[in-house]
Amino acid sequence: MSGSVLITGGAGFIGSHLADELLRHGYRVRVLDSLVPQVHGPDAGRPAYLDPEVELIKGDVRDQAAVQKALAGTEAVFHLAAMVGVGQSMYEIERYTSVNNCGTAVLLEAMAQTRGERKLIVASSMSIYGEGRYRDQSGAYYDNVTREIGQLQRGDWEPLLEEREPLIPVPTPEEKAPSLASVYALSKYDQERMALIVGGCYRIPVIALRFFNVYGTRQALSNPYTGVLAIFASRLMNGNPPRIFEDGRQQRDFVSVHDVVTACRLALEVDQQKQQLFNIGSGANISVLQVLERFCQVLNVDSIEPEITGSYRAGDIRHCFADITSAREVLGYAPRVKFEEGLRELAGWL
Ligand code: UD2
Repeated sequence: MSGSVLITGGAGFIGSHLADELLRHGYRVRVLDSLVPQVHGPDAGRPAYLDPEVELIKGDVRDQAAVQKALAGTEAVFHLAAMVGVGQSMYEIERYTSVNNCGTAVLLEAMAQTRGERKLIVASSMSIYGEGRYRDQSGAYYDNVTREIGQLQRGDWEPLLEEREPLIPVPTPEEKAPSLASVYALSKYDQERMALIVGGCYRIPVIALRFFNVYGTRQALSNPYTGVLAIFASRLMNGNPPRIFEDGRQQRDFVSVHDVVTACRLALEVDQQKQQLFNIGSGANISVLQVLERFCQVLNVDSIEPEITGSYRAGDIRHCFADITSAREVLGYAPRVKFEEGLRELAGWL
């Protein structure tokens, strides 16, 4: 297909890059976005970075009328509209559940009521896994270290960490059972399940993409609940020391937004397969300390010492990175942006 595509949340960080990617490939793009002040500032209008070719409807994904209007004439939907802060989700419980769960419910109901087959691609999250997969020296896998993490969050993490070091983080595949550690993770899981259940009933082809730690230009720098790189960037630019939670040795999978939006387009274009869940990451792990070190190198900052807090953020996991075998095999996904390259692009944009 090369028709008209709706992106909910398309004025945001990932959505606007996705709009660019789809326009480059000949699609017409409509965006439904509420332009939340937290991301876009107070009384925000159309963001300058949003391509003029994009048709923007300002509206909330929980507003039935807005959603129906946005769906009219489209052939596929990317559902990206969501609240995205893990820590924030632990105290804004009602808001996260309302936007993420009810927003998805309103969208699905509208899609089920409208005629014509439309594919739905849902932005999901690695947070569903909770703690990633580990193996021990003998090669046995451990998918269930979450109880330990629960204890770590109560503050006595150092001795437990020592005990756990013989366990080595390995790539986490889609088959790993969910282990939800935050309201955000729960809402993302609900979004996936709801889309797959309703999609199955109404013959809506659904693909859920579990994004890992996405970084790149346009990630809101003023939003304290955004990704760690954007937070580091704004602190470094203001001459403040970056704050590192835990000991900084926790590992994540940082994937460039350019690779992520390519994966989104591939999911749109792939013939629907049985498999409907895909990890989208870089497939590599890196510690938060290493991330900061490399970012400082790229920014030529050597005078600011980070503040290592030693404390856990509520809802956080210790390690997780992606097994991207399925996305490679089924979608033809291959991450292309090297971390240093992505960091340089980000630095140039700041
Ligand atoms: C969460 C979600 C992820 C994605 C992302 C959106 C989990 C496990 N993952 O990723 O799916 O939705 O949020 O933003 O729920 N950190 C610091 N200092 C800071 C900020 C963060 O050390 O100032 C640490 C933080 O403790 C964590 C790592 O950096 O260990 C990454 O944090 P993040 O907020 O960028 O993303 P993360 O992994 O919670």
